[in-house]
Amino acid sequence: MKIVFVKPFNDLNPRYIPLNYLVLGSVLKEKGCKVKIIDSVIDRNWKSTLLREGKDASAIGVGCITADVKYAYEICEFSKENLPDVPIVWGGIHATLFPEQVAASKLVDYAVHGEGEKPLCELLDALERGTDTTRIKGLAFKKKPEGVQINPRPEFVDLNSLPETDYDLIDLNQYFSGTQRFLPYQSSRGCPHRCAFCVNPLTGNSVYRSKTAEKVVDETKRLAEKYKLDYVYFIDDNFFVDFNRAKKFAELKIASDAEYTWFGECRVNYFAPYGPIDEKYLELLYKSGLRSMTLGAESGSEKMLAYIDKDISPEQITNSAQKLAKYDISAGYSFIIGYPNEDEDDLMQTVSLAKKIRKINPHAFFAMSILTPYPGSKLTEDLKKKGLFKEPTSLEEWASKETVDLYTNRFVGKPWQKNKRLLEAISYCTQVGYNTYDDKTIGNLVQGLKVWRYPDLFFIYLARKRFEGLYFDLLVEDKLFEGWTQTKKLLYHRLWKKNF
Ligand code: B12
Ligand code: SF4
Repeated sequence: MKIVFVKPFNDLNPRYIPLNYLVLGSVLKEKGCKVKIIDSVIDRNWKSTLLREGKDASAIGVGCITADVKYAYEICEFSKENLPDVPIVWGGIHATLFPEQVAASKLVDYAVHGEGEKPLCELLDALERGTDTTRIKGLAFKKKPEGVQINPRPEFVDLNSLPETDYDLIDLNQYFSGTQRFLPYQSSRGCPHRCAFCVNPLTGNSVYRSKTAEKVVDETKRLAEKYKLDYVYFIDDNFFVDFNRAKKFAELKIASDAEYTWFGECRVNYFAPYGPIDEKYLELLYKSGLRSMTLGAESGSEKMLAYIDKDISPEQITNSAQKLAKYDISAGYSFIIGYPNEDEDDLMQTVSLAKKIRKINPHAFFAMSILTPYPGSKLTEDLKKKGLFKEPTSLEEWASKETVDLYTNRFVGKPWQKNKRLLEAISYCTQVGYNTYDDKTIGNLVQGLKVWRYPDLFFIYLARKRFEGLYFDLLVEDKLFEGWTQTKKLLYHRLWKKNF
């Protein structure tokens, strides 16, 4: 039994570690299956690797988010043309949202919706034995003579019974770059909140499931020692849903003498006086190595926060910044701009709130992303109802360049935007000025005389000046910055034969 996973290219963050394949691959490996992971971003000869590795595989697996469907589709096209007898199984968040469309595609044999562990193990087993695949839970496939059968999902996986994720399934040296070594690690799944732009409330992922604090400390300590990590990046939707587990994790981590630091995602309303994260709790977290928290701020306008069901207030956002400023924990805030019915006053409230946060906490970093209507969310359904957004209706349509651009390109206007150029300018200034590098990294770049990074510093300086002075007119640097980024990628490719 053998599976070959292929990671598609993506425009936004090409060199991330494919944790989905590592988690699934570790489960399959435990069952005696041979696992090969090909990262088309890293392996420039991925097509020949796929031909070589795929010819004796039981299946080829692809998984991706909506923005990357085009690239996953291209992998399937190549595979179907050259390895027509090897079934293709497609999973991940896009297949979870649209199992029918994915399974209906001529390029896909099976779609898996929801968690992949159980369906994939059963499918490979059935393919190996030549037994019936049509009753496997979590699977969608073409039904003869026409149509698609979507089987209900199995029970959630017990995260505590999963084998340790085997990061040696990929060559980690290809992913460790820059000055810090880190690994993504998942300690829980799901989030019980109801944000209208998020897919969790609609994909069944509102149910929170977690590994025990003991297991998390045990596994991350081993990882940190084995790979000499500087930090562990907890990619959980929301690490702090179970406050007691998070507290216990911090206590056990301190007792274990593990030296790595860690980053996690939280919500601003969890900070006292509204929630349980008080001074004592924060001190414990800091002592345990917490050095960065990402927090969804989304907007500085009460009206917009109510519209997206965020269940937080601007005061809670500044309160969290104040609390974190007392510790050396950097706070990363994500904002969304360009909501339907957001007027200039709402937008400027968001800008002033971000400026206020920086004043309170000079190490805070933030970015303002222009709203993209992610499928399945309440907000997208609302736009569809109002006739402001028409969603693709087949995998082939999702795989078009226009769709990729819609989800990845800041310069693509949406019908509900009132002042497209202002949104672009604000988004550019925050992404470049306050999100590309944090202040400490900027310091290192200046001291390290990394001359080829100097243009970056120039762009950062200009972007910050604009944001601080609220001068968003006559912006030309955004196009120049795009050009410089492309040049950097090209140089990197030519000089080091690597993708940037
Ligand atoms: C970590 C993370 C990131 C990281 C890492 C990048 C990455 N692509 O993984 C960073 C910060 C870079 C990131 C960036 C972005 N992200 Co993100 N991210 C996540 C997060 C929190 C965890 C992903 C993860 O590693 N999970 C761990 C693995 C084990 O779980 P999994 O991927 O869900 O896989 C399971 C199943 O889906 C399935 N499965 C997965 N692949 C396959 C393949 C096969 C063959 C099979 C059978 C099954 C299968 O089995 C797995 C195990 O059960 C998810 C939220 C979430 N809960 O998944 C959002 C999420 C994936 N991100 C999202 C978004 C929107 C983005 C951005 C576009 C945001 C932005 N505007 O910049 C960018 C895109 C960058 C890019 N192109 O990759 C959305 C995607 C929505 C959508 N419809 O596509 C999500 C779902 C968040 C949300 N709740 O809305 N992200
Ligand atoms: S808090 Fe985060 S993960 Fe939870 S529903 Fe809101 S956006 Fe989604």
